[in-house]
Formats: sequence, C-alpha cells, structure tokens
Amino acid sequence: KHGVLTRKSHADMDGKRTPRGRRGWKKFYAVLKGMILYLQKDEYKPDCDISEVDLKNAVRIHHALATCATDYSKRANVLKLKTSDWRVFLLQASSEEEMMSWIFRINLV
Ligand code: I3P
Repeated sequence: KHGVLTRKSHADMDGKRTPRGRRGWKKFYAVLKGMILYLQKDEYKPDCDISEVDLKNAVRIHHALATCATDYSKRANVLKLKTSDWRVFLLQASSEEEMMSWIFRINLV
C-alpha cells in the first residue's frame, strides 16, 4: 500500500514525549512494504536507491498497533501508530477511507 501521509511525532523511543521543535507535521509519500513503513520525501524510489534520510524515517511496524486517533481532534483522518519500541506517531491520511485502510493494513502485519 502507498499514499500520502502527514506525520507528527508524539513520543520517542521508550515512550518519552517528543520535545518541542520536533513535534511539527511533515508530509511524506508512504510506502508499506513487508514489515516496514517507508516515509519518503518523494513518490518513486527503486529499492536500491533509498536515501539515508528516507531510511532514517522508515518505521518498523512489526508488533506495532494502529488505531483511530480519537483523542486528537485538531485534524481529521488521523491515525495513531504505536511501535514496538514505544514510539508514537500521528499520521494524517487523505480521507477517512484511506485512514481505515492504513489501519487495517498496518495491523495485518
Ligand atoms: C509543534 C508544532 C505542532 C504542534 C505542537 C508544537 O511545534 O507547532 O504543529 O502540534 O504542539 O509543539 P514544533 O514544530 O516547534 O515542534 P499540533 O499541530 O497538534 O498543535 P504540541 O506540543 O501541543 O504537540
């Protein structure tokens, strides 16, 4: 699955709140491949040509949990992604349908 996702980092590893200055929203082209959610700067990336930055933004979603971010009301179609290392991301999808589809696909892994 792939599509545009806008990310906000809410908690870092070990569940600590992401500090001010790193809590802004940022738009990515997301690609779910195997157990990795790539958050890329640009749409097309052949597997052998992923940049260092894109690799850094990739999220391992094995043992991650995606839910509707019902406690976040500032934006619509936002899902919450908790990773196995206790990071928390808010991810805004382009529509409710897209949000549900991302949640379903992430939790299927
Ligand atoms: C954050 C940025 C986010 C905002 C966040 C700010 O500042 O303005 O958009 O979240 O508020 O800290 P920075 O880019 O300097 O990290 P919202 O859009 O959800 O308001 P927060 O600290 O209350 O999460």
